[in-house]
Amino acid sequence: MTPNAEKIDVAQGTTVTLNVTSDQDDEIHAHTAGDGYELEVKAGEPATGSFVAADTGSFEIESHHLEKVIAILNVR
Ligand SMILES: [Cu+2]
Repeated sequence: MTPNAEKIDVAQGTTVTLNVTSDQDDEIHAHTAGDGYELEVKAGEPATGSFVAADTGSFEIESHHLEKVIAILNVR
């Protein structure tokens, strides 16, 4: 998995875009405030989605299928 728990700094209000390819069906979840943002990924098909980093703090973006943290978004 790449990246693997990489820390990424972004300014509050930034639009964050996820470009994901996977060899298995997955659900990518940005654990931002509230329900966060979820991106459905089909095996072998590139998936793209974006959300606004509206709140400051540290948020995990994880793969629900692998149960691993892909990136940690530090919004300030
Ligand atoms: Cu999650």
